[in-house]
Amino acid sequence: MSQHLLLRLVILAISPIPGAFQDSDCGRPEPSARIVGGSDSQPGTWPWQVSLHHGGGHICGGSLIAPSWVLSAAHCFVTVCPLPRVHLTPFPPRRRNGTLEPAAEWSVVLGVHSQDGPLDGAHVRAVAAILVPDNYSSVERGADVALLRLASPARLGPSVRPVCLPRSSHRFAHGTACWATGWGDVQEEDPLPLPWVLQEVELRLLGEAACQCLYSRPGPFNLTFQLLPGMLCAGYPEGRRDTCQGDSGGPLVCEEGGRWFQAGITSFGFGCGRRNRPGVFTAVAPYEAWIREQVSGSEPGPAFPTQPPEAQSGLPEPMNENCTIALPECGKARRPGAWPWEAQVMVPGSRPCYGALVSESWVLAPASCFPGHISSDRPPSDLDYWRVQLPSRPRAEQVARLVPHENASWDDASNLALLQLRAPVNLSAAPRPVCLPHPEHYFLPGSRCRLARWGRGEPAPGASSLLEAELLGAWWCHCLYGRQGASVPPPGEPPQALCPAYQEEEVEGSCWNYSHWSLLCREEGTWFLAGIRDFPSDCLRPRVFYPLQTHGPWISHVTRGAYLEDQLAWDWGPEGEETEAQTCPPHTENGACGLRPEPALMGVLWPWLAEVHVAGERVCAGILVAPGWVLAATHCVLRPGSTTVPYIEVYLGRAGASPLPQSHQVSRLVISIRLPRHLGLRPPLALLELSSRVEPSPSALPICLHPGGTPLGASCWVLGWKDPQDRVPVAAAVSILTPRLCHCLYQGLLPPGTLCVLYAEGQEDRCEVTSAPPLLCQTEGGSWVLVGMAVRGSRELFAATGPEEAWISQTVGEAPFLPPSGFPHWLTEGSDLCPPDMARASGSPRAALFLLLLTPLIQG
Ligand code: 4AZ
Repeated sequence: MSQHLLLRLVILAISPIPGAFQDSDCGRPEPSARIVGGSDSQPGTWPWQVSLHHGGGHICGGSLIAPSWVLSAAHCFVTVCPLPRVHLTPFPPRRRNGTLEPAAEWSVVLGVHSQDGPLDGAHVRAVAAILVPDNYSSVERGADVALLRLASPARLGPSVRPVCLPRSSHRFAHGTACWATGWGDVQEEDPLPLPWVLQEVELRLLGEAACQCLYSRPGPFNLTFQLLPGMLCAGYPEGRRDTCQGDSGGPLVCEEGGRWFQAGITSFGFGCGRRNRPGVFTAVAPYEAWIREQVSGSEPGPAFPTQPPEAQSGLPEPMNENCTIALPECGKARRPGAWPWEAQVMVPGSRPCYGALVSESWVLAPASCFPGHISSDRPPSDLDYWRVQLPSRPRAEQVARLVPHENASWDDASNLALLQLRAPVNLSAAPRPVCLPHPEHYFLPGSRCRLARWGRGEPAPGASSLLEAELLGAWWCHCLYGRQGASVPPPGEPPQALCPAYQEEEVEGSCWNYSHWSLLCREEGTWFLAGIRDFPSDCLRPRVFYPLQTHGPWISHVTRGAYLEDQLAWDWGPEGEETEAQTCPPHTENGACGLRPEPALMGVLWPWLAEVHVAGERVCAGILVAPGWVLAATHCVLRPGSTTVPYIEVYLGRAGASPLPQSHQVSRLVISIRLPRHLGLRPPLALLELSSRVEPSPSALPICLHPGGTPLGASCWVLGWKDPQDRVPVAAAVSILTPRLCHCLYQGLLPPGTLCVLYAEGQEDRCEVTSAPPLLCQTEGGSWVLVGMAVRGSRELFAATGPEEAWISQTVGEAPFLPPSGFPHWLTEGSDLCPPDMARASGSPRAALFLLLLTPLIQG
C-alpha cells in the first residue's frame, strides 16, 4: 500500500463505547458473508486490522488488541540509518535518525475496508503514546514491535474487534496456514490500486531451520541474513505470495479453536514475493510479558487466551525442517537455441514478430511489432485475429489485450509491448517463461550469453542464433557508447547498455542482415532476458543492447506474475567486486578510442594492435587508427625500392598464436597503401586501407591520436611481440626523451619528428624489432594514444605520428584525434645546448642520459 494515499475517510463518531471487554471477545470476526499474490478481503473479515496514518496517508498496518491499544512494528515509528544498498528491507517512511516519531503526528483508522470510502463503523483515533522496546535498533536486529495507546478507546462493533494474543508458551505449528492482511504494495514498488481494498493472503508458517536455510543462501549482492530469536517466517519457498511495503506493522493471524491468534507482526523481507525469500515477522508470543507490562493498569487490556488444547496436542512434527530450496521455474532450455519461451506473434497483414513468454499469460515483444497501436489507448480492432504460437503448443493462442510501454513511440530503450493471452498456458518444459532481471541485477563481465530472435526481421540464419557471446564490463561498454566524462553505473545500478563480445571470428564479407535480437544471458544454467535491440544496423552484429532490467517493475506491474528472478551468479573472480567509481575518458569527434577491455576478457588486451601479414613473408605490427585504416611503418610493409603493392592481410584481436584463443579475430585485406608526400626519402609512416570497416569491439577498436608531442603525465610503452612466430603481445615500459636530449644524443642526424626512448630497467629486449613496433602512451584520463612507429632496425627511435596529423586526418576522414589541449607541442630547441661528450655516448642512451644529467642545464 502506498504511503502517498490520501485518506478520503469521513471522520465518524468520536464517542467511545468502553463496554465490558472479555477474553472471549477477541479474535472472532462477526460471521459475514494484497499484499503480494493476495486478493480483496470481505468487509468485516479482519476487524482488528487498523491503518496507521501520518501526514494524511496510510503508512503502516496495525492490529487492535484492546479498546485502547494497537500493536504494530517499531520500524514504522523509528528511523533506521543507514539504509542497505538494495531495497531489501523496509523503507521506513519517515526519517528522523533513531528517534521516535511524536505520537501526536499519528492517527489510527479503525473499521476500514476500502480506504477509498468510509464504511459504517469506521472511525479515527488520535495516538496518545508510542511504546517501543528499549533494545530495538533496526529491523534486522529484531524486537520490531510497538504499542500505540489510543487517546480514547475504539468503538467496538462488527467491523472493529480485537484479535487474541498468544501467551509466551503458545506454539504455532510449522506449516500452519495463517493469514496476513494489509493495504501494502501488491508487488515491489507497485502500490495497491484504487479502491484500496484491504488485501488478504494465506501464508504458511515456516520452521526456523527451513527459513534460515533459505536466507543463508546468498541473495542479491551476496547478502545473507541471520534469523534471530523472536523472528518468525511465513510464506513459500517458491515466493509469489507475501507481504510488502506498507503492510508492516500489520498482523499475521492463525485460527485455533474458532478464534484468531496473532502469531506475527509484518516486519521485513528481501524484496516481496521473491523465490526463497519468505516474509519475516516479529513473533508475538515472546512479547507477552513486554506487552502486559506496557498495558498494565489499562482496563480492559488485551486478551491472552490459553491455547486450545487440540491445537497444542495436534502440533505435528516440524515440517519443512529440511532445507527445501525452490529452483527457478523460468529460464530453463534443453539446449541453446531451443528456447521454450520463443513466441511468434502473428498479426493479420504483417510478417510474424518474435517475442518471449514471461508468464503463464503474458508475452513480451517489441512495440514496433504493432506500429499502428504503439501510442493508442484503444484496443486493436482486429485483436480477435491476432495469434501467438508458442513452442510445443498444438494451436496458436488467442490474444486478449495489448499493452504498449508508454514511452515506446519515442524511446528505443522502451520499445516494448505486453500481450495478454486469452487463456493462461500450462507451463512445462515448453512452453516455459524466460527469467527477467530485477533492476539491481548485475550481469557479471564474462557472463555467457546468446542471441535470440526478437521482433520482425528476416528469418535468422540457423547458425547466427547460436552465436555465443561473452558480456563485457560496464566500463568498457558504457565508455564506448555512452557520454564522455560520464560516470559508469556501478554494480547494483541499472546499466545503460549491455555489450556482448562474440566468440567467433568476424568473417570478411559476411553480412549480418538480421539485426533484431534479444540478448539472453545464463546464470547457473538459467537464462535471463538481459537486453533487447530492434533496429537495423546494416551488416553489423549487434554490439550493444538496451538492458531490460529497468523495465522489470513495469512488466510486473502489468502482468502481476512475470518471472522476475534474483541474480544467481556471484563469482566476481579473483579481482573481487569492482566498486570504485569510474568515469569515461574523453571522446573524440569521431567517438571513443583507445579503450582497453578488462584484462579478464579472453586475453585480447590490445584491441588496436594488428598483425599485418605482408606477401606471406613477414609480419609487421600495425595500429588501427580508424574503423577502416591501419597505420604501419613503411619500411616494414614496402620492400625498399619496390613500387608494387604487396598482398597484405590484417588480423585484429589476436592474442598470440598459442596458447591463447584465436576465436575473437577480425581479418581484412588491404586494398591500398597511402604515403604522405615527402621530399627526398621515403616517408616512414604508411596508412593501409582495409577492404571493409571493422566494428568497434574488444578485438578491434581504434587507438586515439593526438596532435602534439607526448602527452603530459602519460606512461608510455613499446608494444610488440618478442617472438615473431608466436606473436604474444608484450609491452615494454619506456620514457620518451625530450627533443633536446634526443637531438643531442644523435648529433642532429635524425629527421625531424623522430622520438627517442629510454627503456625501463630490464625492458630493452622485450620486443623484437623487425616488425617495427609502435610506441603508445596511456594518458592520465585513461585513453591510449599512438605516438610513433619504430624506425627501421632501431629499438630506440620512432617516427612520430603527431607531425602527420594533417595527412592522417585527410586520408582517414574519421581519425580519432584527441583535442590538443593538455599536450605540449614539438619543441625546436637549438643544437648548441648539447654537452660535448654526448656524441661518444650515443651508442648507449642510458650513458648519454647520465652524461646529460651531469651537465648544467644552461650552458654558455
Ligand atoms: C516493508 O517495506 C516490507 N516481503 C514489509 C514486508 C516485506 C518486505 C518489505 C516482506 O514494509
